[in-house]
Amino acid sequence: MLKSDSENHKVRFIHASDIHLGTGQYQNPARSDDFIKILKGIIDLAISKKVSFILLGGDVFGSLDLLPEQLSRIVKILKDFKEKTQDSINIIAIEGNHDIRKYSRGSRIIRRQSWLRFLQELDLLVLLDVNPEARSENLFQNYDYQTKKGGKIRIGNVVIYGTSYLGRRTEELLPKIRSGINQTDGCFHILLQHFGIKGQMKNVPGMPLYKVQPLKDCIHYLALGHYHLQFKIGGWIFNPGSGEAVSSVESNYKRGIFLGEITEKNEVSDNRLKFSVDVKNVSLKNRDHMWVTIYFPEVFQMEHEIISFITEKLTSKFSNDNKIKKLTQSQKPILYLVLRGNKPLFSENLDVNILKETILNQFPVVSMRIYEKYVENTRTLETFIPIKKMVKI
Ligand SMILES: [Mn+2]
Repeated sequence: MLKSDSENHKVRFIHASDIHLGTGQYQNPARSDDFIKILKGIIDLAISKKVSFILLGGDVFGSLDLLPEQLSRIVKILKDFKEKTQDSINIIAIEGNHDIRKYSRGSRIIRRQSWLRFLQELDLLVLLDVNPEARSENLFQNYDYQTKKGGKIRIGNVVIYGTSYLGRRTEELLPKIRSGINQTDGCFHILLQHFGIKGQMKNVPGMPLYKVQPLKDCIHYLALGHYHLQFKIGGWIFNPGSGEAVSSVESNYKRGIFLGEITEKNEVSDNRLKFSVDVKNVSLKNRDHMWVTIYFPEVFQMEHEIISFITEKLTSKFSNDNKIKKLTQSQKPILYLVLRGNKPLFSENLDVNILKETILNQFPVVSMRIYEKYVENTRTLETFIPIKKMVKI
């Protein structure tokens, strides 16, 4: 059922990607909850904004390894959503490279599988995929709820096409994808893909824009996933970025989800002019990341000297910040501690775990990482962390 505003023909949808469910589940349950909360946030927003469908651009799961408790919670969220909305809001997903990883716990997996397929088996989402060997006119089959197969689905006057991550074959298959798209149905066309556009992220491989450009005449909205950094190109290419920061490098990335609103003008016959899409970025509640740099003014000789120096510095930092003092578990930041200045005598033997344990026990911090960047190698970190984000104490 399409829930559109019949008077002005508006259809709303959510485009999210790279939720990476399951991340952090072995080391830190509080942190792994963050990723599930993102899924819940998307679901809640879909209900409150009365969208017609949700697009997930791949890497819904971070890997094939998933603990039962995590899976139960994910299934419960999706089941409750389905019940609450009387199955009126489709979740339409594709598999990203992380969803179809070839290794689990160090062993190679022979048969391709994914948690998304499992959720599809439970009728909790629609997973779009194609057989890349099919002829272009047969490439996108209508999604069949019985066989749970198909590469496109029509919701009102919107047709969503999608394939799972195509990896190295993407470039070769783009022309085939283009000719597989029906250009005469008078519908708004969305294509779900899991790849990045070259140049949007420094030193990360991606598809050159000119290879993607030919799709513009048949695709109104190219819904991407893969790069964890948000970008939009030319009013028709959209990548929301990851739901949460998956690594420390990503802590400064612009990310979120897109809330799209398609307007269909009835009196216009030209397919490109008939539709317009307004896309807003919605930020989700992300875990805070706190970068703290501590300078060692002298060459420490003993481990306990280091620990007491650091805890003293952190104590003044935390007690000066009234906000930090009263944090609940879900509000506690991830601490990135950068150690600079004079390299301690025994730094090779510094037991980082003891230091971490001490800090995690004493301060309202959910997890932490330590970067030892003493005088001789101070440059590398600054290349990805803007100086203003660094708190000097
Ligand atoms: Mn990803």
